[in-house]
Amino acid sequence: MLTIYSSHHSLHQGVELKDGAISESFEKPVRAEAILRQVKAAELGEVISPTHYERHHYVGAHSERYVEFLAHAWDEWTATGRTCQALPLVWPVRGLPATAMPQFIDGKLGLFSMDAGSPINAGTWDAVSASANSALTGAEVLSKGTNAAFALCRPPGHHAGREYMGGYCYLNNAALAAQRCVQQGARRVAILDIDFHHGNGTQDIFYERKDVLFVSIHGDPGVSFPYFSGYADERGAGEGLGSNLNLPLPRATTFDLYEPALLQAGVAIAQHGADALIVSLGVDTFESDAIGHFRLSTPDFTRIGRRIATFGLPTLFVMEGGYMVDEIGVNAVNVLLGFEGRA
Ligand code: SP5
Ligand code: ZN
Repeated sequence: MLTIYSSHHSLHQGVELKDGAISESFEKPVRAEAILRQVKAAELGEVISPTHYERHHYVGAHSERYVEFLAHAWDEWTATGRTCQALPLVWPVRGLPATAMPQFIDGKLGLFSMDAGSPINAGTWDAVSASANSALTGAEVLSKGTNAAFALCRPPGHHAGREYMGGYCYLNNAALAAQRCVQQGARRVAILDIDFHHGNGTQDIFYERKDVLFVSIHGDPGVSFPYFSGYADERGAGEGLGSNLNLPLPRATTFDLYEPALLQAGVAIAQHGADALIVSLGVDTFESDAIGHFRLSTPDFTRIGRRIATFGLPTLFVMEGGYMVDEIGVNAVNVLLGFEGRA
């Protein structure tokens, strides 16, 4: 399987508000480096760099003003005399309608975010655009008739909505890939999100569309981030009604409970009549993950890959979360080897 990877990800190293203090983010460069090392150790296949895409390619899945905000946020932040990382600190919650876009960067950071989990620093845009380009390149490869590819994206993307960042995410890599598949002629696309956290951003982007099915298996949002979406009654709206399927599972879920949800996802993907499948591949479902609460084992990830292969679709895997650096490589690559029937 072809892997698409850019070393530019390491230009982004974020901070995180945790337990009342600011510390190094769980979402850090060694994650992607560990996965790349395992891709090579397992001889998964060739590793290529992403094609360069101008940023208008990000518009559609995202609004133009959001993409422009991301591209210029660091410059606007430093123009105010600050050299520390930029974090949002105020949000337009219910009762504070965002009728006009603030001119000042601090207001824009709040308008265009869902939480304080996506800090911006000097290298963020380079890393974010390289990550998005890796997913777009993967979609291109798929559209040319390749059966499977792996976009080793970092930063991740599935929490990023049409007009907001959050949860370590900025541009929604999986959504951009799905959008690209449609542009390249796929009639119907399915996105299967197996990160521990609900892919609220992907759901947001496609909620009113019927050509892109979104299916997510994740920790019950009643007790897990992102708390405000991922419930089973979110089924899509308008034309998209019925094209969104959330399969929340309880804390401490093991493979015996996970497998039926994966089968149900497969049924929905088959019914959708998808021409291509994008998998938002998070391995923060691992039993000892630092922030996820499922209990999947390393061999379970191979089983997941084998199951996804039975869906019989051209498939692009897009890397999302997973926070145990020692196991992230083997867990992610096990899904890919399982898919290929090599494990
Ligand atoms: C892509 C992705 O996996 N994003 C996840 C963002 C989660 N952000 C909130 C993390 C809350 C962590 N809570 C710590 C619990 C420690 N036991
Ligand atoms: Zn996650």
